[in-house]
Amino acid sequence: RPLQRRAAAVMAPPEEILGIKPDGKYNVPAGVREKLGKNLLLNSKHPLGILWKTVQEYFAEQDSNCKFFDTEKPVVSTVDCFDKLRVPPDHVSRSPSDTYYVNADYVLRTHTSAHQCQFLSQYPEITSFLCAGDVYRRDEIDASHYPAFHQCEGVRLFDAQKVSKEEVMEDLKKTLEGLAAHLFQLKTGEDTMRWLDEYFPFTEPSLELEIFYNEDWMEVLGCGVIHHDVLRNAGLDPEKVHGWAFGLGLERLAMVLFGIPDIRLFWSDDARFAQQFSEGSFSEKTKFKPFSKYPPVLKDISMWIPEDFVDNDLFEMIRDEGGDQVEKVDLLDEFTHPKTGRSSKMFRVTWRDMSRTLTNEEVNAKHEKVLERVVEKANWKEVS
Ligand code: FA5
Ligand code: MG
Repeated sequence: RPLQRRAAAVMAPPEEILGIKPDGKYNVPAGVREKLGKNLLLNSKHPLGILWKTVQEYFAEQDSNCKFFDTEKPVVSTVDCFDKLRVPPDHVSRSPSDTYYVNADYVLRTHTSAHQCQFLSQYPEITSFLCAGDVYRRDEIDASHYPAFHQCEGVRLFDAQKVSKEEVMEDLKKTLEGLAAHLFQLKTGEDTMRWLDEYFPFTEPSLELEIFYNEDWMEVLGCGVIHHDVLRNAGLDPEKVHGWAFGLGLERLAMVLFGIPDIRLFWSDDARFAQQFSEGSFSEKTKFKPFSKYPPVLKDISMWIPEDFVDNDLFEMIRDEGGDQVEKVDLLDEFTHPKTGRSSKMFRVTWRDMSRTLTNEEVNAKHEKVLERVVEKANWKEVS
């Protein structure tokens, strides 16, 4: 059974990931593991590196005490990633359907908030910092979602005796609107930006910011006033200090800034992408010139849904087989049988290569492998 052997090779855990030994909870596919250590943020000619440098410049100008971190390992403990941030033990965001586990106690960080308490307790004199890095999530697949992406965390503390919670919130909004204005030359309060109420267990109150891009609103960041329990978990006294925190998606901002239409391009080895950017791209207002789009090949998958099924399981198998040739997966149709109560779903997979035309034959071969794997993996028998 060559297929089974191949699947095993993909899923076999390595000896260790960044010093942490996998156990039975390991669920990192090879395609995601490959992204570890790419260090796109540290590449001063990559759109993400250019954006990260520009964000640092803005904050350095706002606040000369601001510290910058970008070399933390992306493998963190569940304590740092979730517990210290008040994410409940049974919350979906920390379940293996949403998070990549190295072992029962260590995950690929799902957000840069994993470093909030760490830096605040490691450097007691610190009053503001940014921390940027690669983060990992089992997520849907489309032009603005990818299982590996980058976030920038920002934290600023204030004297709780002198500055009210309302003033902290005001400073947060002003700072982030200022950042957006600096990046996009927007006037604040325009129709191109809007604030929405959000919920995060680690901030109270919480907000998110959306930016209007490509005819639609796109969420770019979450933020809020740091919860008192989180301050205590960082060894601080909420009677004395409080503050704000935000976490922004760097790809989303870079897409708007440089006119990059698809999040997969950030990982592209294609010289036609890389050559368009340089250290000066921010001041030169470089806009990405898409190289001609090659035609897509569409493949549908219909399946009866097993009880333990989550859509992310399917997305990951498709992504693992197709890599960056999978542009997106859409749910086309859902049907629940009126008598048996069983439900079926139809997904449409859009296959497209960024640098050549895919043939129907080669996509068929990969599509067949996806189907075999779906059937094999979970004993999902009725797949077509
Ligand atoms: C968080 O991750 C919070 N840690 C943010 C935060 C920090 C809130 C500090 C309060 C205080 P969220 O899951 O919404 O929140 O992600 C933040 C941003 O990451 C999103 O707004 C989006 O820009 C980006 N993002 C999320 N998922 C993806 C993805 N799959 N691909 C690309 N970008 C993503
Ligand atoms: Mg969000």
